Amino acid sequence: MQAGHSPGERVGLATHVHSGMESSLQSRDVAGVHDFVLLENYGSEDAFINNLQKRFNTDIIYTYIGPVLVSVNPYKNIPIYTDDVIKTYRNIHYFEAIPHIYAVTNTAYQALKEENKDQCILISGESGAGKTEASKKILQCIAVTTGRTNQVESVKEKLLQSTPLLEAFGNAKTTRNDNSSRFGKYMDIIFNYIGDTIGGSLLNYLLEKSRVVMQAPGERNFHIFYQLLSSSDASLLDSLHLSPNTYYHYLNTSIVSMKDNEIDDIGQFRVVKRAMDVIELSEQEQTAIFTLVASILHLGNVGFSQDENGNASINAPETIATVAKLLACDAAQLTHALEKKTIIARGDSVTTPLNKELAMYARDALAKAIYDRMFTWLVQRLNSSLRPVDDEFNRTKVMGILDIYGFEIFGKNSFEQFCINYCNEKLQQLFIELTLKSEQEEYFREGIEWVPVQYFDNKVICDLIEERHKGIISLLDEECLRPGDTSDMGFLNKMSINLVDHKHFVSYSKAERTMLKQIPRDEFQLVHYAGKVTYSVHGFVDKNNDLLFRNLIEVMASTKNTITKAVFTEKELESKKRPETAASQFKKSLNKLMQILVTKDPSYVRCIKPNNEQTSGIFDEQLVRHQVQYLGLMENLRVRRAGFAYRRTYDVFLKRYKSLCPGTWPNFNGDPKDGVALLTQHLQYNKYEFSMGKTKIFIRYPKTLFMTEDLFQLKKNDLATLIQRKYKTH
Ligand code: AOV
Ligand code: MG
Repeated sequence: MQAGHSPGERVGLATHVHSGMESSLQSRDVAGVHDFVLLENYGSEDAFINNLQKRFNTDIIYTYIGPVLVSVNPYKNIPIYTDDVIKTYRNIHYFEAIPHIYAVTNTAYQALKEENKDQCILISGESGAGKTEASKKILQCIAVTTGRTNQVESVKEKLLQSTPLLEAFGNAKTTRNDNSSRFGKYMDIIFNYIGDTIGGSLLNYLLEKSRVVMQAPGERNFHIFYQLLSSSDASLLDSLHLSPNTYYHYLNTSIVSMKDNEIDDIGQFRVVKRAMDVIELSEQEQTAIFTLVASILHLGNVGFSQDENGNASINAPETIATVAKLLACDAAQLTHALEKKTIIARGDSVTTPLNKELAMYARDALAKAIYDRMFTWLVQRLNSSLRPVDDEFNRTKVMGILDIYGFEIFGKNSFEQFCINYCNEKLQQLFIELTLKSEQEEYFREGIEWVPVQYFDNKVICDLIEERHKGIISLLDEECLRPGDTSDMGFLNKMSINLVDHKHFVSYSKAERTMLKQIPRDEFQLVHYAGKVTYSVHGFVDKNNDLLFRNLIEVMASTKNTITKAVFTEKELESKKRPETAASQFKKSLNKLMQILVTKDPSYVRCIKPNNEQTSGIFDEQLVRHQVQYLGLMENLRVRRAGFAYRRTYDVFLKRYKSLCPGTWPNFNGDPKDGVALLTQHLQYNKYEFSMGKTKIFIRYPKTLFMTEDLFQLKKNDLATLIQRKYKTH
């Protein structure tokens, strides 16, 4: 039964989908199998990769492992994302047409409506694998699928426009991806009881703000800087005192000399402006945003010199004057705050001059803080624009979409990569928990015969990073909060001592002792689920402390800019408590996110990057194999293949299908399990097709369920005899 059944072959409907791809639907040799479960040699990694490659070569980028969607980035536009395709997927079952992100979206949406349960779609994969693109397709699919009243249309438009807006401020070109997400994003689409979109809500996670002041070779700052400078709106640029010919230190260039042919900054700026209008950002708010972007560029051009006493002084007063003018604050006060630092010690305020290095540090910290807080402000502003009207909150359901920054390894990896990769560990852990682990545990609980499938559980790495008292974040905090001179090397020493025996941690001393590949003295290596990453320890303490001198906060609070005056307040200076460190905040927010996600029914999209060249037509087998391995796709397939696709508690199953058997119709008064036994007998279920657990019936393949469901539908229409003939061969 297994080998002969293909998800696509059941209904004629399937061939309507992807009209341009019918040939691949018909010829299974070229297009491989649509669901890895159907692979004859399902235990073979080679067969798995081969199937992916065959499909990739014929522009079929999606394949299922049961309900999990595997997607390979084609790096070119393929014509499968039209509204017509969405409509075709709207009313058919998951398995009835060739795999698609729209099928996943639609299934989740139907479940939300019919089972009244919150959904979430979790997209994972390394940097450049196609997560953000996938999240856009999901939004597009929902927008096309849901109602058309004016109010719903307006919400949908806002949801769609939130993406280019946040991408302009939160994405940047890296060596791995020209449009790399440098923040994590979780978005809830909010639906009313009839399944119409009535709002949205966003959570943002740790923006890589160090990029504002420095970028690695070949990388760029956040898109918005280039977009603004490329704007053809001369009066806007004039009012911000910007010019494309000026050299900007924070961009490492002037705009005229850095044109990136791959990226359409001019066009994108128009898109961003339009998005701002749709989101209903007022003229004043838009000006406030661009003023801050410009102020940051000017601030970056403020240099310092140092006198014989080691005291810094600003050597470009006119630039400071421009910043002060733009922000509407006092230039002298701003200068003072950049050259000196005030500390409150036992109630007294003590002001000391900064040296050149510290002054530059203060300047950069200010630029980063302005940008980071502006970004969060923007997210909040989007949230207020997307908030449903109060009385609609009753009986709402949500569909969450998680699009984070993917796992990444650069030539030099720092605190930011550490956080990003930690975030990916957490997401992988959730996948393991919800698919591999819970699935197998359920079989045991239900007493279903089962040979366990072994898999690598990355909990050990999550613990290494986040465990209380002895995890890396705790050790980092310990160093940061220690009185006296704290240092990156102090942190590294702490790790080397405390984590010496951990299998996933390697430092210089351990590498030397155990004859592992050498690691420089100022680096440490983590063996992540997705590969080994060596991190430079420099900057960990500073970035974790995330300190902003109080005079700078005071100046920002005194500005007249709508945003800075809202996001820097005198109140934060009053707090006696030390602010939480960056890593601890991140850990807390990720754990909160995990709690949000486990309350929802998850769907998974596992994205694969076919090559490192960011180009179409190349399927780098080694690279893909590595991803298949660390994503745990083979294990996922084994569990799926050996397992049961569908399960329902006996009472729910009986209630729905009792009309199909004289012994259970109209009512069955005994134990629902006995009723279901009668029903399966009557429907002549093959004994290999299902298993009776303690509280649930488990059905191996969707076809069995389709048959039952069709019988039920036809029974309702009094056409049962017809369908029985149709399935007689089964
Ligand atoms: P990511 O989100 O997974 O990386 P993206 O979604 O930004 O990766 O994809 C990277 C690039 O690949 C996009 O800009 C497109 O050019 C191309 N691409 C991805 N998916 C498709 C698709 N379905 N069809 C055509 N082209 C595609 V990162 O955010 O770096 O982790 O932090
Ligand atoms: Mg992305």
